[in-house]
Amino acid sequence: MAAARALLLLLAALGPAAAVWPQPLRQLSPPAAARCPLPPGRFRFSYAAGSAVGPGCAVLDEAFQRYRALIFGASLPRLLGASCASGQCVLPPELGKARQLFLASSHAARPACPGDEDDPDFLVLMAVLPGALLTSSLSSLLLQYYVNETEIVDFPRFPHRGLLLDTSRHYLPLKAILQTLDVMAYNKLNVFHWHIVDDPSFPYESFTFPELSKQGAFNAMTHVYTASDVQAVIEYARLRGIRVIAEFDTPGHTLSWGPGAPDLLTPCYLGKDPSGTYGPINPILNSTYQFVTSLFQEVGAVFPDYFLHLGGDEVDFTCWKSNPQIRAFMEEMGFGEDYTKLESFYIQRLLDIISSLGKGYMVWQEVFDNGAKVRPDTIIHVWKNSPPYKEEMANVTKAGYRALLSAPWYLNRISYGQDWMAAYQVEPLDFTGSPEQKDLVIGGEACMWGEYVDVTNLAPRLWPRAGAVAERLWSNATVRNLQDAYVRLASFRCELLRRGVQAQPLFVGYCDHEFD
Ligand code: CP6
Repeated sequence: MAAARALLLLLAALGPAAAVWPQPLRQLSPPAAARCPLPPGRFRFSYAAGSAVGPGCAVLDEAFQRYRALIFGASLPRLLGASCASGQCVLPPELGKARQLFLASSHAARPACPGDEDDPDFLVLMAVLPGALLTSSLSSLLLQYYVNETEIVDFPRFPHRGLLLDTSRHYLPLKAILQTLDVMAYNKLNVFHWHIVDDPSFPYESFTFPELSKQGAFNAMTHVYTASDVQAVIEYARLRGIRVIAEFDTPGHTLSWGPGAPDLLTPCYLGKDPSGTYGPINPILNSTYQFVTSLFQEVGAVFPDYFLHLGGDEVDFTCWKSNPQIRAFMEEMGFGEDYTKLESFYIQRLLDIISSLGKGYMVWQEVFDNGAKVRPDTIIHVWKNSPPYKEEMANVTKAGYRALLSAPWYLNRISYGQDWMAAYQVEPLDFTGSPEQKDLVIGGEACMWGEYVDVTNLAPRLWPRAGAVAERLWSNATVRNLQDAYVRLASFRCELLRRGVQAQPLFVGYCDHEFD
């Protein structure tokens, strides 16, 4: 832990105060910080002798390549006057030996500017890296190809810093998901919550139940995530220090499952006869539990993260109430008229199935509210404001469960004005409870529900607004000055434009690269 805490950088800063987003734990520039030119052709990353990892560590090797491109742009060889043929580039000889940017594990050697030193060929960047994501601090400081002597010590406040994307209301092409993962990494968000299926469509291509997407996707050829798409997302995320948690929301929010899974959904009745419409998953049939066992067996193997998100939100009881078999079952079980008991009966069995698969689970808050017995390591995802979310955070943690906050971070909701500020001003631990309770808050997630969002407006609606949530979850609780955040976030947003992300403006102004 101690080793992972220190990220010491001697590095680049543009202008007077380097704006880093999200703000690091500590960022110090000596009063007379050396300002060193950084010629792109003489820049390179390398591992130090004492580093815990070395060449061959794909997460860092590939991060170095990406951040080099981000820092200097993709046209580096052209910039340097290199001659390139068949992918091999030769630099003009006058560029000389490359200076090295060092990742080292101690703070022993503190270099001045290259050229001022005895050994002019080394520029030293010292770091003990918990993950490649931290190199993003570096790139935000290197924009002007100058290096200001700066020391950064950094560590996240909360371990779970998530973003939910909904690919059921609108299909999001693979490219849009991958670009979102890029921008998540820039923001040090580390969990991609993939709300992959829901009522409107089932784009996940299952090899156990191929009919689910054949019948349930908007278009079974073009609007599906194949096994290779899913692997691509998982690997792309892994290389950026991001976990992928898939959500298969049941027993509600499953209408798109119906056509490809006969007898899974509850037939609704109008009087004595089936009306032809369907409700939540039918909780009274054994075949239902056989089906979910097989599906989650597959899903649990495809998604390597220990956690699955099982949903459990917004179960509408109207259809269950209309169905005579369900009513008979309610009576048999002694549930009376309390359909939350039936819901909990289903969830309870599902949770046992997931446990038997060796997986952990997250659930939306209703599962807790309805009193289902969940395992002690369950994560309760707080999304509603009834009761007020602070009360819910207190209740969940008082019961000893880990809590994840989303209620104040619905980025799909928009309004006129600077709504990032409300997201930014949230304090996740501002609820009544003991220190032990506060320790159970593992973080939060920004949510981008998809009813009104597809590939055309995803990026501008997400960025830089999700960055406000990212800083709240990464930086210290004391980092909450709106004026200061505005300046850094506006500058970070310009950097996103430079990197080709269509991030929307915070307010009046301009960016240097807004037309590129
Ligand atoms: N879909 C699912 C949704 C929502 C939820 N679950 C939702 C509810 C209210 C708002 C936005 C989204 N669209 N499956 C709630 C967790 Cl405002």
